Amino acid sequence: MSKFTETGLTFDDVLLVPAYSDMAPGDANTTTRLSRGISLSIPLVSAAMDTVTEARMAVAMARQGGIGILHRNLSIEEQAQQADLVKRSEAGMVTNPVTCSPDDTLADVERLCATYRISGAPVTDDAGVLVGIVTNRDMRYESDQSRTVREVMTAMPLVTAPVGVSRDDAFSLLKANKIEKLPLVDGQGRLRGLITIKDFTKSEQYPLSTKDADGRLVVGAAIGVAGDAEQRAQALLDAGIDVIIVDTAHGDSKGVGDMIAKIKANSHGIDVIGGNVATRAGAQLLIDAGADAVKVGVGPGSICTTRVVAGVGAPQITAIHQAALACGPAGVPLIGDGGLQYSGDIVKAIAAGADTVMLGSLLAGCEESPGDLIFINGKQFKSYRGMGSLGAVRNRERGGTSFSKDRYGQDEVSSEDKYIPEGIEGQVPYRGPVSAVTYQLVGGLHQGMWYAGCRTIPEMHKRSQLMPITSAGLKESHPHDIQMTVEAPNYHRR
Ligand code: RVP
Repeated sequence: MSKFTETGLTFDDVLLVPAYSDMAPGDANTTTRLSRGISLSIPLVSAAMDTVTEARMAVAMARQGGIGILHRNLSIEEQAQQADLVKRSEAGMVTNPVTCSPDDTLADVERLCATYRISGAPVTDDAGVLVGIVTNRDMRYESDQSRTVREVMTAMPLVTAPVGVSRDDAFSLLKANKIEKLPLVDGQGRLRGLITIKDFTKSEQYPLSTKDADGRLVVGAAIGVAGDAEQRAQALLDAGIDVIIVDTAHGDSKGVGDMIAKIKANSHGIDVIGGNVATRAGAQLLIDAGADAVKVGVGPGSICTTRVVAGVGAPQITAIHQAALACGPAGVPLIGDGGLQYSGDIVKAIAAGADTVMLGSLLAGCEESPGDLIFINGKQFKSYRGMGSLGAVRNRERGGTSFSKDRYGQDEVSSEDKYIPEGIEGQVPYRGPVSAVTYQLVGGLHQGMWYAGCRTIPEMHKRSQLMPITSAGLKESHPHDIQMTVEAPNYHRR
């Protein structure tokens, strides 16, 4: 083995070579695979970071046709609850609806509705028999919050349908009776499900949504390798998670391979993804362990200092290309994780062999990311930090017990000054709703596929070519010799 490998290239080092095209940008089909079992309409994944993905971001990403991965800087219960929130947010049919009891107070119901962002709930007795429904309509004019549900609910008989009712029949019942919620009951009158009108309108509003077989939005979550990782995985599976990512900074390791194999053995067919790696051998290790997708990226993240602190990593385009040499023949999808700043970087990552990309900084400024807006000199920002930063590892205020430091292979330490951070904390400009951001990103991808003459992502893998460029080429690529006066929605200066 020679001491030096080939030169590593990253996004700014390459451009796609324009190629003959017999299509329009709109003809590009961005359908792709996140993992062996999950397909997405757009190749975008929101990062498992505490300033990027909790339930709200995951819902927004799935509605756009991508997916969100819930971060793990939360207690097991909190992370499982986030998964539950996504799974209940929108559904063809809720099989296990949120209910209340006739003895609950209106204050209890109010809290329930706020937590699950719902407008009311079926009321069941101790045996699970439907006795009524309480909705906004029943509560709106009630000023005494200590009154019980029994006093204000709309009691049986209600319009209900049997389990297994077709979507069309359910819609007809909702429409004919001018109601918003249709409880499904079995022969004994027990509540077995709920269909709401909101779910029909949402399907129309978000036709690309990533959904499971029951019509619920799809969501993933990160786990680690240390301590409670298996327990965490079990709680997430119980909450209905669709994919688990064994999320570490060094996936080319025994611990990650073993954990993937263990979780896969108990996941009942749920996909398990492993990462991160940056070489062909690393990708092969995860494939051999049974991973349903491989996540690639050691050090490209905008908030990451791994390459500086540890002196290790691989520029991301080369890392993706190398890992794809193992993933491609094995039929295992590849996620290019980190380092993307522009929509063109998505095109480059896909050309290099990625099936999807994971985004941190590009999404951290969205309305749906956790955290409040920060105002500085009249401009709006949101905070964004590495999961290996001091701030993320110190994050105990939300009751977290599993800290992200095992992501970086480090044990519990007695004090903060004994921790070796591999990330920093900062802020990114506020960018508005996820829908607007992904619209520009996916729009850029369509343009790129048009220039490359490729209609599909597999065609991009096969046919597109990347040309290494010089720093003069990069300078020429960006706007130059002009003072920018108006910001474009898809271009910012670094
Ligand atoms: P970016 O999109 O460039 O902001 O990168 C996001 C990625 O950076 C994450 O998905 C993760 O792989 C990586 N990351 C997260 N925290 C840290 C760190 O503290 N070093 N790195």
